Amino acid sequence: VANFLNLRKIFSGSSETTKASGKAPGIFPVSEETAEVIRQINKNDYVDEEGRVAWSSSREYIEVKDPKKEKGFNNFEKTKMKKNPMVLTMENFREWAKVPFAELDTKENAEDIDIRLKWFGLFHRRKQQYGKFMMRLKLPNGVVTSDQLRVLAQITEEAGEGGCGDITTRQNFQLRGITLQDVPDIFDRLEGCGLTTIQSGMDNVRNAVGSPIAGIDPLEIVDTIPVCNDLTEYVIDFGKMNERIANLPRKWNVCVVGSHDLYEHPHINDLAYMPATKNGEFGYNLLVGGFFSATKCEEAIPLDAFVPERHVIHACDSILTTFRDFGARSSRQKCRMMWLIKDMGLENFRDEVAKRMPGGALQTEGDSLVDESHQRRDYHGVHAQRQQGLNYVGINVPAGRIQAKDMFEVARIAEEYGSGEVRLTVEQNYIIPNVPDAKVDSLLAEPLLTTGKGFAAAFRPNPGRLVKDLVSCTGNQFCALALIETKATGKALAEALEATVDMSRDVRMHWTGCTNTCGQVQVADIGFLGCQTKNPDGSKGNVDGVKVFLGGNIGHDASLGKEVAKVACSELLPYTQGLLVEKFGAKIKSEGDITEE
Ligand code: SRM
Ligand code: SF4
Repeated sequence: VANFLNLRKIFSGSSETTKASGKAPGIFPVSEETAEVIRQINKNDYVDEEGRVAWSSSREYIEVKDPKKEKGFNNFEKTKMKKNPMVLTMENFREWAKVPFAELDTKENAEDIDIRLKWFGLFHRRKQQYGKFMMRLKLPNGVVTSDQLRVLAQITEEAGEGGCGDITTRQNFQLRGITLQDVPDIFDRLEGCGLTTIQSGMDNVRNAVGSPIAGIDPLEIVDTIPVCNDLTEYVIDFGKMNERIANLPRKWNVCVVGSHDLYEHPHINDLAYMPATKNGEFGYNLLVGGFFSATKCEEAIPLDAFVPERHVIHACDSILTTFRDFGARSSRQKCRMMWLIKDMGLENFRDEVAKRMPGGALQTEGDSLVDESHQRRDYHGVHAQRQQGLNYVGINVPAGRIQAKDMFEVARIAEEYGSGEVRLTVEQNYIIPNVPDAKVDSLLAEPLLTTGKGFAAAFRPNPGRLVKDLVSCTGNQFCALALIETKATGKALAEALEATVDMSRDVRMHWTGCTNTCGQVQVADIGFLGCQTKNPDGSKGNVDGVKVFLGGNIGHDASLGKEVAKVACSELLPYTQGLLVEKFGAKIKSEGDITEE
């Protein structure tokens, strides 16, 4: 850390909005004014005492490495030092596409294939789907159009066996079954429809999360879509890949809160923008440091900082570059930003961020615009929009799994009944906005939304109380880190419970296949974290099981759940029935009431 305390800024951060003409570049819609702010910010950098750009500004990282420091670096840092992922180009991808995968997959290329490609959103599923990749998008605020959805559906369909899609816990899409052979063509098609995958994995800024009902919510505080677009264009530098922040010490999550419901989970993001005012000006209070990991989970804490709207990107950049320049790169388990905040002390961290802001200062916290007494609204079903005569319809996708055929259908439905837009949610569901009153009934009668006949699953606007917010990470079907299968098991349990138990309230059940907790078990009413456990029949050997978490909460009473038990999967139905009765006011149905589907 000491080496970097002397870093000085070579350009001033005084990139207040400047007017310029012409269409703004980039992938997502941003104004020309914002584009200019982004250009100015991305020109800024820090240099060390000898005038070199800091090593963590990735291209230079290799040149300025300090052999003494390198010793303490974790293996991922060493891999990054050996070769900057950003030297890979479309040319490489085109060359690779011509070579059979088994030939390409040499020891020499293994780090490119398994690690560096993640900078381009490509995750090799070496163990589960050898030679095939999961492709993660960047989808600011979870907004996708019918046209884009059709391109994604087509790609998924062409992937053939093992091809499918998932809505993720960051309001995003992942597609599976992608081969390197198809990558150049896929990237061209994504670019053609205004989508990108870059900087979506490894030590990068992850998908910017916002309110899923932004711009249509009658109770909205602020429309988060433009803010998430601005932040994303800054992060990816108009689709070119932003070298300044593509070599962070670890992943980094950001969200912008737009409603009183806190749909965005601000407490579990590294940076959360909370709408506020100060001296009559609109802006955001900042929460920092929320994260989950295998060894530690922390809720975000207030930075005691207010940034006016025009400095949203400056604040993101100031925090990110502080993390980049000072964050630990040793034990991989201690590199998230909260570790740095604790290491530096919140006050020193804040001072360093302030120095990097325009004018070298941060204002103290403003007056929050978020009503803490507000009860979170359920977005499933039909809801009147702010715009008279229009509605948004929240629809459940069990555990977020979506097949090509279903994607085509969602695209058609959104176009036929709405405005051709779809919003994804962090509960792995989706919302169709802009449905006129007159079209609501026929939308609700669509087979995909009722019986699901002809599709992989029914996507219902009125799901049962347990299926509606069922969240599940990928699990061992595709993730090598998983200890158990999650999506199918989670769905089967929720359905079995709904058939046997009467619920008077919704219960949010989250599943995650390992301690990384991508399925966020700590914020669930009931969390199931995959593990191996003793065989309940007493015989030797372990069986698939879960650690059960209780006490998690979201919204204004956010709290992290704690582990209360370890249960074999085979015992989960009676165990969870008991929990629902004891803790959530459920009643076991009598024999005659038990339903079957
Ligand atoms: Fe995650 C690693 C899937 C959200 C914490 N996560 C992985 C990998 C990439 C591991 C791997 O290479 O196989 C998983 C890919 C599996 C696959 O084939 O899909 C994976 N994470 C996911 C997704 C798809 C789960 C889902 O089903 O929705 C989510 C993708 C979000 C996105 O669109 O970007 C996903 N991951 C999360 C979240 C939730 C969130 O962001 O709110 C967390 C916890 C919150 C956090 O990060 O603070 C999370 N994932 C991790 C971690 C632990 C991070 C840490 O600091 O230790 C890892 C492992 C790592 O990074 O070392 C990980
Ligand atoms: Fe894979 Fe573990 Fe994340 Fe599930 S929680 S997707 S098993 S890394």
